[in-house]
Order: sequence, then C-alpha cells, then structure tokens
Amino acid sequence: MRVITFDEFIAINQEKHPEATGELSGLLRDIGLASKIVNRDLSKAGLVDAILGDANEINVQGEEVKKLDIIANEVLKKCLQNSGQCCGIASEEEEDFVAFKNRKKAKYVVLFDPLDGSSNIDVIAPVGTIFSVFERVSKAGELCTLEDFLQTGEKQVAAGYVIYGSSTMLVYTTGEGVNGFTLDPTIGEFCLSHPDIKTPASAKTYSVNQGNYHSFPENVKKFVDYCQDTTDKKAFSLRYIGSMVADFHRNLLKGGIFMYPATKDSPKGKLRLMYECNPMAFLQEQADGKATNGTQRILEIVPTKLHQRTAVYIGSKKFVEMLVGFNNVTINPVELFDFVKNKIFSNPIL
Ligand code: AHM
Ligand code: MG
Repeated sequence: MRVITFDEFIAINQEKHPEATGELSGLLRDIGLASKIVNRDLSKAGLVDAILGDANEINVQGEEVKKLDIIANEVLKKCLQNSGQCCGIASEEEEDFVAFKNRKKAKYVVLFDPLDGSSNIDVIAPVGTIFSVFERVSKAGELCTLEDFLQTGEKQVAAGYVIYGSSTMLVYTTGEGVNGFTLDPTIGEFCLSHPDIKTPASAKTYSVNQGNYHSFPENVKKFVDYCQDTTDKKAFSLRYIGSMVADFHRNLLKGGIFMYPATKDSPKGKLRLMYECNPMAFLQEQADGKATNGTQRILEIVPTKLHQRTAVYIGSKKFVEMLVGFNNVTINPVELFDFVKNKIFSNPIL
C-alpha cells in the first residue's frame, strides 16, 4: 500500500485549489514539525523527572529544567515564528497574545494549547497539542491585534490536535472533512492512517468527571442518570481519562459524548473556548458530530477574551441532541428512556 505522508497530503489538497498560495499548507507543515519535536521531548519525560530533576531545579548541565508544557509552548512558538506564515500566536500558557515583529506580512494567527492534560504526564497517560488557525482581520504589514484572535470559531480556517499516546497521531481539518495521520517513528513522518473520519451518530460511551455530579446542571444530571439507568438493560460505559484530547479522540473515532459542564468550582466551565473547545468543535462538526455549550453552538460563541472558558458538550450528534433535549424535561429518571425513545429519536438507538 502506498504511504501518503502529511506533507504530501497537504500538497495534494492544495492542488485542488488553484487559488491557494501555499501559505496555509506551509503553516500546517510547520505545526506538524513542531509536534514531532514535542513528541521527542515527551518520550524523554520519565527520564527528565527521574534523572534530571523536577521543574524549577537545575539539571546536571547547570540548566534550568523546565516543565514540559513550557517546553512545548516554546517549541510551538519558535516553529511558528520561523514558519513565515504566522503573524502572531496566543497560547494557553501565555497571558497575552504574542505579535511576531518580524512576521508582519504573514496572513495567519494560531491559537494553541501546547500540552493539554499535562497533569497526565506524571502517570504516562495520553496528552495532546490542540491548535486553531484564523486568517488575520487586521492589515497585513502591521503588527497583529487582539481582534485577529477574538474571532468566532466559525471563522477558523484550520484546526487540529496531536495526541501523544501509545502512538502519536495528528488529526486536522481545513473544513473539508477530518483526516488522521499516525507518526511512523522509523521514518519520522506522519502517515495517513485515518482518512475522512466520521463519528457514529450514536454510541454508548459518555465521558465526564462524574465526581462533580452534584454541581452539574439539571439536564446533565438527567443525562448521566439516563446513561446509568439499567431498567431497560442499556449498557452505557463511562470512559474518562481527564485529558480532553484523549477523551475526544476516542469519541471522535468510536462515537460518544464528552462533557465538561459548568460546576461549582468552575462556574463558567473549565475548558477554554479559544484553545480547546473551538478547534475540537470544528473537527467534530466536520466529522458529522455536534458541539454546544448547552444552549448555543460552540462555533457561534462570540469571544470577548483570550482565556474565556465555556461549558462544552461535544460528540455524536444524537447524544448531544439528547443532552440538550433534557433541558426541557421535568420527568423522573425512570421515565427518561421513554422520553428519549418517543421525543428525541424517530429511530431509537437502543
Ligand atoms: P489543562 O489544559 O490545564 O491540561 O486542563 C484541561 C484538562 C482537559 O484536558 C481535561 O478534559 C480536563 O482538564 C480535566 O479536568 P478535571 O480533572 O477537572 O476532570
Ligand atoms: Mg488544556
């Protein structure tokens, strides 16, 4: 079977668009390169902790040992600045956006979470890099501005993530479907392994930090009750890693719903609109799924600040519709199954 690398795939797609200048292609290739560097550094994470010392300590070479999320942030920032196609970045790890003074002519801004779920590194669970690309709205030739970053998710021109797990995989969209590439470490290339990913419309996996149950909104409680209700022999499975990229990736491929509602500790939701929810929502919609904050499509939320948080419910279409439907239900959990069967699905999933 012929192997198609990520770079090749981007070039093939570019040819389908005679108007394309190659700038976005170049930018995506540079994000691919940055993620390979992050992947290399992550593979040494155990060694760094055990042998070289923790963050804020000095290693044997007399250098400060940095936390991996700081390293990942620096790697992405440098690769994007070198890229020539990016006039500025905003990162979950930076307080403010960074305008690249030497890249005033570049067309794109990139927002990213350099290492999502980084608390999982200590226990060798999967983590990821999430990115979101917008075309700037300010004038090329000048420094980019906050307005370039604070655009609604609908305006994204590309988005994706890299999951560093048992394999490393890059998944991205430019609005023409979702494709996944697995890193072949022997040749150092991301190779097309998951073409045209579509999420099953319904499934039996739900992902949520159920420890927060008592502070969930009522509809989320009802939904969780429904998933646990055994009266009709349903077999839902709770799967929650606590690393959005990993939970999202599983549900994207197999179907399911990922939820992070507003809770007592995070009254506006925990996850960030610009670095986590928007890019994942773009991918999920391109894979035939849905993403909402409970009342509004994630991609339509008008951002007011870079680090804005939101509740998020994302995944298989029917699951997300069911959850939103529970907003209007006042019946008890035992009756929920009938409600779902009669009111939400014309063809029941079960
Ligand atoms: P981070 O960006 O600081 O790593 O935090 C985001 C992570 C997500 O990956 C994950 O879905 C969520 O936090 C888990 O939160 P919790 O431990 O509250 O369930
Ligand atoms: Mg994160």
